[in-house]
Amino acid sequence: VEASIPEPQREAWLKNQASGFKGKDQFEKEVVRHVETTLARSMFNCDETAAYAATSLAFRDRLVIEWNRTQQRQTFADSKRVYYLSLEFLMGRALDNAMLNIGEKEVAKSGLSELGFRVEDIIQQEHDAALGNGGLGRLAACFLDSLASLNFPAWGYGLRYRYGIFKQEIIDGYQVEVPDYWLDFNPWEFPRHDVTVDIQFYGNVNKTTDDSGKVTAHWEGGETVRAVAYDVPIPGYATPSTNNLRLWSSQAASGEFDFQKFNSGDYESSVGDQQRAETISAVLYPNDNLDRGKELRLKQQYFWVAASLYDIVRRFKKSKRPWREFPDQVAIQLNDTHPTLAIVELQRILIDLEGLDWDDAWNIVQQTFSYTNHTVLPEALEKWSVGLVQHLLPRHLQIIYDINLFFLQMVERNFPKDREMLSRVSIIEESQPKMVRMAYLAIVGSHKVNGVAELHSDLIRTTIFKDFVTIFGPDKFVNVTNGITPRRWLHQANPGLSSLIASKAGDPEHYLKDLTLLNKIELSVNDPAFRKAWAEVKLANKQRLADYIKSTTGIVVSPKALFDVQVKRIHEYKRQQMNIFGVIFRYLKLKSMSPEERKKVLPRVSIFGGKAAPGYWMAKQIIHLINSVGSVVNNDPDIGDALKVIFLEDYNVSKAEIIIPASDISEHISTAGTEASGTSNMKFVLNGGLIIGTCDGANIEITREIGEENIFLFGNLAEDVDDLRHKNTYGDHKIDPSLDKVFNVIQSGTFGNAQDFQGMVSAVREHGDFYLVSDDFHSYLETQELVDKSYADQELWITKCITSVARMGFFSSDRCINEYAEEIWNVEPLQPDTNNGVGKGE
Ligand code: GPQ
Repeated sequence: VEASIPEPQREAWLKNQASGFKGKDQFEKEVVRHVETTLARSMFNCDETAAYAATSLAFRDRLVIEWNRTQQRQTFADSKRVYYLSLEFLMGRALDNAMLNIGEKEVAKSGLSELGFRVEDIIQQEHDAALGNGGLGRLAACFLDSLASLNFPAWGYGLRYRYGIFKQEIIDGYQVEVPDYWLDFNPWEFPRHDVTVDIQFYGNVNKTTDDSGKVTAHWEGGETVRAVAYDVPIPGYATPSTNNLRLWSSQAASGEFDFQKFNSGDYESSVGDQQRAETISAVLYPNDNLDRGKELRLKQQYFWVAASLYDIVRRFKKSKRPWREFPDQVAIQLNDTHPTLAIVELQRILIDLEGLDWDDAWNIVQQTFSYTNHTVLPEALEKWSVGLVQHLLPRHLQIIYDINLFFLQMVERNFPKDREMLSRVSIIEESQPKMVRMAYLAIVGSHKVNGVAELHSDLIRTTIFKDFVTIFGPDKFVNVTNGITPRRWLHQANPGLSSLIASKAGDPEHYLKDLTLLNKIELSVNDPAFRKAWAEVKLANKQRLADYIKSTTGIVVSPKALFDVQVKRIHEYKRQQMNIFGVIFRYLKLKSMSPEERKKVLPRVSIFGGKAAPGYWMAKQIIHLINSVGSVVNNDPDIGDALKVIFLEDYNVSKAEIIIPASDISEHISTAGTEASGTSNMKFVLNGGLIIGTCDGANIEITREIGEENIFLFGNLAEDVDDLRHKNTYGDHKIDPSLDKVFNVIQSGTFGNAQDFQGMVSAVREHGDFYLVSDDFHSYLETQELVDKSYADQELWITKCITSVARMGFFSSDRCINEYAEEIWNVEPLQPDTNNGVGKGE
């Protein structure tokens, strides 16, 4: 408040308000100005990197002005805000997105062209912001886009990793991980050196009793690390609203202690302290759907959660409301269990620092938080050893024990006959060593828990969280089916299709904000001109991918072939191994044909992409097999164009934007009941591709929306998985004959040393085939044959594609965010035209 300019001087400020460029001429002027001043270069020294930098800075100026206004407006309105806490934000590139969301891409295109550059080349200079592993992190990024586009007063909170997900190189068919240093030049972040929070670790707890007998805990000693805020503007689409993503970076807290060390000549250990502090936000853990229980990861979680809560509480306190109104002002969404310590931290702030009674504090906590679960896989459910929590966060462990005590007392009162219930639902698992079950803590501390697709939400209610439904009642557990932002995943990735759709569904500014308007294109499904244009758009997108494949792998593929795509993190449950086994089967079949027969086959390009966690041995073996099959098949003169197998290195968001629009069929083939939702399935269909998939995750709802005649479903159902697994382990386990043939060929050494792939084969043959590859293989092959037959009838195929796109409106992340807002957060949008707040408030 002291920094606020006094009333009499404000006129000078208002008169001189900053404004970004308007129109092409001003855009060019701003680009040149940034080249010549900010970058200290000239037209004799301006490469694409510099042009990217200057263009970004010109757009950034525009963004920042609306961003400031949005923040002022939200401060002035002082209405309820949403805070989305996520350890991952897989943002991808920002410039193209900013151009399109602000609605100035055409201006940039013609302006850059006059300055001697092509907008596409400039956009490609940007390094992806890859602060996430896969679906969970990308979902958070789509949510930020929707929250801003729908004008919700919302903040994202995350960590500013110095290294995002590693860059994948394929060397001799093996994955090699290379560090992703992305911060060299990042115009999209604003360091806030004045917004810092000192975060405490370790130490011990002392209790004092005052005159009235009230006991207060004091967490003392230990070490302190400083969190520094870095803010990233998030532009809404076709609205001035620009929200904030706040990422925390760790640095050494400047304390007496370090200073003395430094002065006394002990530089080394002083520098060491600094490096240790910076380690906290140094690197994203590269595991997807897996918990590894590492101390540094727990440190990351508390560091981020404590800094974020401090910030949220500080903002709340400015309005001088009583504490009981906290949940009327604040909704905090926990993206998976990674931020669950926030529940404990808020309880600690309220009882230890603010002096509230336990029960009053706990009510506030429960009303504030809600938790999204993203998996039922047991190896992904977070647990922390009691010893580790005790050591790092001694006061938090006490509070966790108290939360558990009061919770178990309540359970005992309500279910006195079920003694086993207590150990089943205890937040502390009485194992050796004892563990804190983070999902249980998240459930107990939240007012709503949601799954991310209908099947998944049903599964969590009936399996992993069954007892909690009994205890808290069914209303606490809801479904919010995931969604994707059509701005990035249609308009930005597929401008050709977007403008074709606009010719029928109206202005993009309308249908991209109400995706159900896509249904208008169904009226044109039989319009020959529309169908022809549709086919041309797909072919052009396939050509774009074919060019990319040529330039990165040297392999020539025909855009007339059927493009079959599976791009996602490599995981046994996602079953890329089944896909590659199917490819081998196809190869064998082609080999057995006469050259005349082979000429009649529909050519297919099998495209894979995805990273394996560095320590995931089986996933790496799968990557190796795909590449080995590729080098045999692609160089087999008998095969020619009939089959190509491509592994695209370093799959990430910006590559997805090229790959997804080019797909004819994409594979979403997880063992039923294992993929919570999937979100790329939605992206592929929205881009005019069809799906081959299992009855899993959001595939089921996609089928409901688009019609079962428009999707290729196969395989066993979730309800049968347990029995099949039991049979595979204890009963007689017959391998599917086609799969057996494939295994024999692998073991004959056709694709290189058979030993290299032994793990994948024996997982199915000898170790119970946990992911039911053999059980689903026959049905998979049959369905792939059906895909071939269907594709041969191009007229029917195009009808399926158009109809499917027309019916995909449900899967917009706008729908999804509106559901969270109504059912879980109880927040309302803040329209940008109500008050721009300039001169008011902060
Ligand atoms: N998901 Cl638990 C991840 O990407 N990483 C994870 O660690 C966990 C889940 C995914 C999940 O596998 C997909 O099915 C979902 O569509 C996605 O989260 C978003 O909900």
